[in-house]
Amino acid sequence: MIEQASRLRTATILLALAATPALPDAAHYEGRTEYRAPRAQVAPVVDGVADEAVWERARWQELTARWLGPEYSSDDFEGRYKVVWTEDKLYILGEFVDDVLIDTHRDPLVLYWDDDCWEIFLDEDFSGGEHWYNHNAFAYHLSLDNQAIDFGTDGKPHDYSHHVESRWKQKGNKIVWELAIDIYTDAYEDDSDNNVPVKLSAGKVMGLMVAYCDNDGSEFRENFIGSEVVLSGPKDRGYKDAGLFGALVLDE
Ligand SMILES: [Ca+2]
Ligand SMILES: [Ca+2]
Ligand SMILES: [Ca+2]
Ligand SMILES: [Ca+2]
Repeated sequence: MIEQASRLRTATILLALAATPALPDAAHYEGRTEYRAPRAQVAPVVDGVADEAVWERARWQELTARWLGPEYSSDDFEGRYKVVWTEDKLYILGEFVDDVLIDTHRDPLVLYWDDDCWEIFLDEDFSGGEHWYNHNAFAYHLSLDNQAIDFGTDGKPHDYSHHVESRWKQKGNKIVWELAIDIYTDAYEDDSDNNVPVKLSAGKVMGLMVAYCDNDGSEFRENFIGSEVVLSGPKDRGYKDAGLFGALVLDE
């Protein structure tokens, strides 16, 4: 009986989670995606090989919103991602087609968005709002040499590579890229040793948007392609407007 009651309670809680839509919400633009990420009992190994069973349980979300640049072919760029989580970290798998991989600016803090780079926009409390020179949200720019860069509260680019473990490998004509990300609140302080990542739990809702800057040899990036449509205003403003982010719901 106790076991049955417990099962019933679990079912009720799961139903309650499923029945609570994160969207729509006044702090976000209409038409945001909702992504439900399954919990990983065993953390994926961040090695650019997506052979962990938990990835099979997560669904692909496509990058199809063309924010900058002309139309492109499927040989030039294609991208999609999946998300899973543990109590300690968020894990994101990216799969990309990109015909030319390029990292022209060797200094990781200079014009990094004009090199090929994978962008992960994260808003820990799904607050939406402005986040350019603050940590209301993070916009990690993952370079081909696996560094994670974003603006700090001093208005300058900072290296946040200690927040993100990043590895990618080529497989056929694709890049398979895995990330493990520590999640910080808006209380994060640059250059402090006292920042502690938050513990994640089922039912938590975060803001998430994913994008790729594709350059194949031009002075500036040729395309900027994201996971969320931008209906009005500058389309590349995810680096400062967390209202564009979709809802990431942590499922059991
Ligand atoms: Ca792996
Ligand atoms: Ca390309
Ligand atoms: Ca926030
Ligand atoms: Ca490229």
